[in-house]
Amino acid sequence: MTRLQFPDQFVWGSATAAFQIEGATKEDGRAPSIWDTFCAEPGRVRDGDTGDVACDHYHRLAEDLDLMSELGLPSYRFSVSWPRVIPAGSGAVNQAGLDFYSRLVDGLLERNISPLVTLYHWDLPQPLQDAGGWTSRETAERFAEYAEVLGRSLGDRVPTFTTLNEPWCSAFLGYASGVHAPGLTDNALALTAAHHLNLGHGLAVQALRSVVPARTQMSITLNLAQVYPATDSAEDEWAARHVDAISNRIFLDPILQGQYPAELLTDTAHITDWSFIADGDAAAIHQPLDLLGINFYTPSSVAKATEEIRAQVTGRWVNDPSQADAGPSSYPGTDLAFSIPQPGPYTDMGWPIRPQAFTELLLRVHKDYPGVPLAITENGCAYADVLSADGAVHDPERIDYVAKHLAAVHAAIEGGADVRGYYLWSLMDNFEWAWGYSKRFGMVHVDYDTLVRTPKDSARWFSSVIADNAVTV
Ligand code: PNW
Repeated sequence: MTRLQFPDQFVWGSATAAFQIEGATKEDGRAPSIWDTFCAEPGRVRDGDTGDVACDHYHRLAEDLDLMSELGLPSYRFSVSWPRVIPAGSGAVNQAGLDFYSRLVDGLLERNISPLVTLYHWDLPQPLQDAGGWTSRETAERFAEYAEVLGRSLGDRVPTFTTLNEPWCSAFLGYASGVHAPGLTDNALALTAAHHLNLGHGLAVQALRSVVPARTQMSITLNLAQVYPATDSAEDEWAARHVDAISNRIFLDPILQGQYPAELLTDTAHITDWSFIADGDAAAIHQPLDLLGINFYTPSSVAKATEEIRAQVTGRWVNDPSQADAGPSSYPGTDLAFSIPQPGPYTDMGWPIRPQAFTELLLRVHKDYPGVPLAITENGCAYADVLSADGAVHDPERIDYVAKHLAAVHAAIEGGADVRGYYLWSLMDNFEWAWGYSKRFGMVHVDYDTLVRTPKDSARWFSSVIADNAVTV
């Protein structure tokens, strides 16, 4: 057994998102988001699950704050529901919505828990989708207005704001593979959305800066893909570079370095001419950042889309071993590469467990984008956890997964990566998007009939990791 000690100022926490836990979707002036609409469309979400009740966090705020306190969390990452705060997406502010987040922030501070606030975790107000969603430039401008409202209301008490959570998912799962809201399948639209998400980030940082104290930290959270070629052929090496450009550098380069990679523009020229980029956008997107949030779950394996492999195309991105015999599927956003099923072991999502890839990803970001401190804003795993007769939830697989990934973060820090914190996804079981409530990512079990919360063994274990500022593997 090896005890791995983390740096003194390392920040530990856990993360959630508004739509996944709050419920109360029709209360106190909240209006529908694209996820409410998506849930109502038959066949989109497993078992027809919706966010209407979720974990009922909206009504159980005090209980959940006490739970975080009991677990000894030094920090909590949550997201604000845009349609709760500005129900129409622009214009009138709903004070009741703002008050909820104000109470949440105060409740955290009273318990010495530092808030990390994400402005957008996918619940776009439906009226903005009706006007084009992220394919429309105006959505980026509306996002900046919303950011300013939150900056004015919470900026005195929130040390760090994150603009977007995983814009890759918003753009490519929402507009290319269609497995997330709004459920569209058009690569050109996805690339347009990616640009407007980048622009929204840049405009939001500027809007926040104009109203929050100078000490406030600005960040964005990206789910970076650690991409490996399926074979060592030149074709697959090319595919890995292409997928890296279309899923990582499409965000990292403009945000941290001020321009899109040339190969991204040329390799997608048959999909779009990128004419949605306006003069001044590059400068607007390239805002100084204090922290880069990274979410990591599993790496990707890709192959070049040759005629041979095309013959086996399912047309849909599959990363689920039970569907592996469906063959490779197109990588979201491109027709030039395919996602290739990988060997196990897998979590309950069917995602391969590869902690080494996490270390490699962090070291790559450190090398290619030096100077920006990093935080792991999500990492975790789903397992089919059950309440056992003794009243506990035994989840040794989660402890094993998280311990190995913490060791991977530790190795990256030893290798020079400036990683400042780690947020476990998730505080509690919740609405896992297209999978509904069928996938449990929580360190706290939620009984969806009674809404009773039961800390799993992993929660007790994570508390001790936090208390020791160390993990033993
Ligand atoms: C992230 N993919 O979503 C989100 O930030 C969370 O809200 C979510 O619950 C968590 O990871 C677990 O899924 C992702 O298919 C969803 O590559 C899908 C993918 C990546 C991230």
